[in-house]
Amino acid sequence: AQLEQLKKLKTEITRFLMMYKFALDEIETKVEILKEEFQALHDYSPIEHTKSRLKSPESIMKKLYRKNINISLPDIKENIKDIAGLRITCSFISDIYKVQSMLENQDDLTILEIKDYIRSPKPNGYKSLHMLVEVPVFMSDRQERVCVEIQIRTIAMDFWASLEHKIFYKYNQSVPEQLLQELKDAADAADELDHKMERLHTDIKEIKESQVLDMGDELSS
Ligand code: 0O2
Repeated sequence: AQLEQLKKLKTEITRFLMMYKFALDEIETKVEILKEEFQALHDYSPIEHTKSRLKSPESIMKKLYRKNINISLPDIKENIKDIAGLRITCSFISDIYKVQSMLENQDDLTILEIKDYIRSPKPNGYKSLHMLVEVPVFMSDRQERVCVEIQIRTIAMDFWASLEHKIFYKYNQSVPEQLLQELKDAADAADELDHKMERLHTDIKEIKESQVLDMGDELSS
């Protein structure tokens, strides 16, 4: 009887994790469609690249322990919202909000929460736009709404966050004060670069538009 119970539990856990993988597959397809469509119509895409990840069982267990959550599948589903994660990297800050609104316009997605760490960065300098969305997943015998965390950031924000993440773990989460200050300075430098790139991007767009207008004038005269 115990073996039967263990087998049943294994099936339940496998189905549970698969559900997150399917949700992630769906969101990835949605984002890929947006990327290709935008590229085809505008000869440019606000999405540079995407990366998805499923939280490892070990990391889920750590979070359960840290947040004092019961080890049961319904409790995990209710409390751990980033089992499925998609990171979208954009070239420019304005692209981040374009992608946000394109996702908000998708009827089958429910937006549960938006955390804008760009307008309100974390004290360490972390910037990103986090969206918690729910997507319907259709399986052979049931339908479930599954949560996916989408992080949208620029290339510069991503560069900073990956280094900070490495340093944070290297120092076992207690980073020396001096290094924290340097990381904050690096975050400010990344932010300055993002704004400079955005200005250049706008200038280039304006030049292109005025060239098109000039060509129109020439053709009509
Ligand atoms: P990993 O390894 O990327 O999965 P919670 O998720 O409940 O612990 P909260 O405040 O609800 O906490 O989540 P929040 O602020 O939305 O951030 C969750 C994720 O954002 C993190 O996941 C990181 O990926 C990223 N993040 C948030 N703050 C920082 C930061 O200061 N530096 C870096 N590099 N990344 C950050 P995990 O599970 O912590 O890590």
